[in-house]
Amino acid sequence: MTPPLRLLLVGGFLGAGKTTLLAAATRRLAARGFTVGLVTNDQAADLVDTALLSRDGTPVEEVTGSCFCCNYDGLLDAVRSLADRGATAVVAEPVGSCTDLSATILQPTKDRHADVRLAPFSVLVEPDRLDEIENDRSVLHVNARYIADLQLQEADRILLTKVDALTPAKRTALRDTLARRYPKIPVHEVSAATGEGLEAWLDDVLAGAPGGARLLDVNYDRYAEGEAVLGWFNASYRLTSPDARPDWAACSSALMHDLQEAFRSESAAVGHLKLLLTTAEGSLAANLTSLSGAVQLRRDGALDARTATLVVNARVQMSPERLSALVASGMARAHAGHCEVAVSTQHSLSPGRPNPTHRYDRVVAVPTGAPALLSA
Ligand SMILES: Nc1nc2c(ncn2[C@@H]2O[C@H](COP(=O)(O)OP(=O)(O)O)[C@@H](O)[C@H]2O)c(=O)[nH]1
Ligand SMILES: [Mg+2]
Repeated sequence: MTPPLRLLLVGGFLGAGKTTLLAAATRRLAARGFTVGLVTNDQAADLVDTALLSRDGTPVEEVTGSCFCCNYDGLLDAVRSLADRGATAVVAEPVGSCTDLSATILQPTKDRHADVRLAPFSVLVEPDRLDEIENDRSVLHVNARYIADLQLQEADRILLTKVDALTPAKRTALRDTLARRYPKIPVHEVSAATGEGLEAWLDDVLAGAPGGARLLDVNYDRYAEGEAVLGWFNASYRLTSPDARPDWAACSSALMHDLQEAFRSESAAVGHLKLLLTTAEGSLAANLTSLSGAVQLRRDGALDARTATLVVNARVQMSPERLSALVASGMARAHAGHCEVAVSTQHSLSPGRPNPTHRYDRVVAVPTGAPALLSA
């Protein structure tokens, strides 16, 4: 008998570490004998995440234009397409501002797709974000914080991420915070950077009961406002330099720091700011996940080429028009005198009110005694 397809949903707020965890989980699931497919999700096309995850040849499907909950069929089509291409485990990353996934994705999947074995729903929480919210230092809008809280309330497992960057004292304090706020939900402490906790997490979710043990009472007005306060900007550019060996890393770093400064001067909370610069032989990824955090840059391979493509994704607490204007002026300053910039695609928006395809008001029980499902 063909074992059912494994489906693992990895949620959590913008910048929590979902995509990095997907990449790490892909390698570890492959080592356990699974053929892995990935699904990314965004309100608009041109995702840095998709480009990053596709780099090592893993099949990635992108569901764009709305969150999974408002395009359930898009998610299922993506999962089916990956299964048709041989995937035995699919890991899917919903948009970081999305919640109520238990009612809108997990219950319908259990109810309608007996051939899919749903893992417990893992929701990631970023240490600094949790710390800021807990200690009232977050500049996130109150309803964006409401979303971040609901995401954790509906989790089957909470993953405290990036623990490699924590002192032991901070780690203990955050563990206590999670135990107090979400007392019934098991917590894993993980680092996708060092691998800490990842095998234990996979052991747990591959053996665990299907996801969606609890349902939320969600105020959709608050949810809609929490999403709408975030401006969304995705763009791709073609860069051409007159120099044989342009310093692409310096330009990208300048752009990231310029934008961080601009967001700081407006006290605008940063969900995330990401860029991916790609040349024929290498790439440079840059990330910023909070106003006060450090810009992370990661270079792979050689960047010595006169042309490059650049993808920029930003989710920042300001109007999409203001965000577009700030990125445009940042791009001009960072590249002036270095290269010509041609815009290939550009989308900016603030997410519309969520209107889920399905919304269950009951927890769907999956019959026990189903066929032996535990092997790949
Ligand atoms: N120190 C550290 N940084 C991490 C880890 N996982 C992710 N990050 C960083 O967090 C930022 C956001 O990660 P990403 O996976 O894109 O988050 P997403 O928005 O939730 O998908 C990036 O700069 C990552 O390099 C980790 O385990 N340790
Ligand atoms: Mg991501």
